[in-house]
Amino acid sequence: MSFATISRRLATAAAVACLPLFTSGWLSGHQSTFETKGPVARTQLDVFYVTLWVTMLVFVLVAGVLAYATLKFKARKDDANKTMPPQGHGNPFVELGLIALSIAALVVIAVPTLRAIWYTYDVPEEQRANAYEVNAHGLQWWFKFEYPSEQIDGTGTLVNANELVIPAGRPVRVNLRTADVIHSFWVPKLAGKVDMMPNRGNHLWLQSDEPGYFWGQCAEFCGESHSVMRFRVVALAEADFAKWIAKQRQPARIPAVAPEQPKLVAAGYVPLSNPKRNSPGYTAEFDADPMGHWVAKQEVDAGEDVALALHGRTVFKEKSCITCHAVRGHDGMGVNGPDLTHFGSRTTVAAGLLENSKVNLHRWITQPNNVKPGNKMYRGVNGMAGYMTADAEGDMTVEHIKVSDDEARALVEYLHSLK
Ligand code: HEC
Ligand SMILES: [Cu+2]
Repeated sequence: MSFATISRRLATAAAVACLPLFTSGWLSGHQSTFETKGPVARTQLDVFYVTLWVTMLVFVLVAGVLAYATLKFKARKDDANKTMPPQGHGNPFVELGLIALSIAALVVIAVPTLRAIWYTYDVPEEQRANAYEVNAHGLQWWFKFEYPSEQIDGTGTLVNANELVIPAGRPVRVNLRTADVIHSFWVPKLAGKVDMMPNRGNHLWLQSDEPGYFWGQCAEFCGESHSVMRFRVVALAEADFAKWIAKQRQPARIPAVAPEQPKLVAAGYVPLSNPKRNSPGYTAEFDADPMGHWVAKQEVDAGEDVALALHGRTVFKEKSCITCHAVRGHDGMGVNGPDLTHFGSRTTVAAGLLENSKVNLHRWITQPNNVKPGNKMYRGVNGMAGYMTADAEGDMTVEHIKVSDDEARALVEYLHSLK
């Protein structure tokens, strides 16, 4: 097979191999940076494309010249005279031309890059008055979101976990903080990535063109569960956002005991007895319409078992969940875990890892370490005992919290009643 044939076949194979990239949806998906939904991500994508096209042009030119020279000047079998051809010593026009072209290529890349750096650094001056401000804290391995403009008498700043709800069509300034190691804040369709560094006040801004539901995650290796340290951004129309804030300001809901519900009834689901660690986190229906699911989650569940939920509130206290979790207005005031005051209205469990369904929540409460290896609810955090505590050798062997199936059902009903 001749060299030319091999080259041709290789080129064809490469082209065919790249085809699925553009047709199969590899470039789309929840965390695609190619489907931008806001001005910051769009600016970042533009820089990527400018760089891509310039470097592509350079590649095609260089590879073309190389291929041409290789084919044209290679030694041939029947060459009578196999001596070296005369060697050139450089042509000043070619050399100056190449230097000028390189500089031109760099300028073409540098100008939009610098403009993008300035633009994405902070909310543009003229929009600053309209910007909404939130604080995002990274913790191993979940996110805490604070709304500094929402102060609640007696408890301070409004907080939420793992779901950042923002007004759509408005710039949002996100102050980035960390409670432990370095994390990085990334919402591929809106903006990113900027590190959350200890003792350093970083920030970024983002804006969603329209109401929508977006996937985000930590983008800086931060320990064993880094890859499953995720979160969501939910952008709402201004009026819906105001409604959401008003509801979040309320203390935790207490379901009213209906007279026809006097005793505990087993909640209507079958827990997974021994789930695989990589069991699917959410259903195809959720995947197809996450925003619809989010909206549905804001309402009280049909068929809520009030008695079971109220019993769950007692279990939540007895099992010492309250030492790490705040449920504002109920007993929990802990700060080492996510705030659960309105947990029932969130779409995910364990920092964006699982859909917030009864089965998944049951699984998380009974076997957190199966879902998320090494998580701090299992291991304990800041001196608070978790499900396990360490023995004298430092091994995780001392069982501290054990939740039976029935207790878990009550906890699930309680947590889902927190709308
Ligand atoms: C030692 C502190 C601690 C204790 C005790 C504890 N948790 Fe947690 N909990 C955490 C931490 C930390 C997380 C975040 C884990 C992660 O996502 O990495 C968490 C996460 C959760 C979540 C998911 C929140 C979300 O938005 O993703 C729920 C629900 C929850 N805990 C319920 C409980 C219940 C019920 C109990 C009692 C049986 C309990 N926790 C006991 C620390 C604790
Ligand atoms: Cu992280």
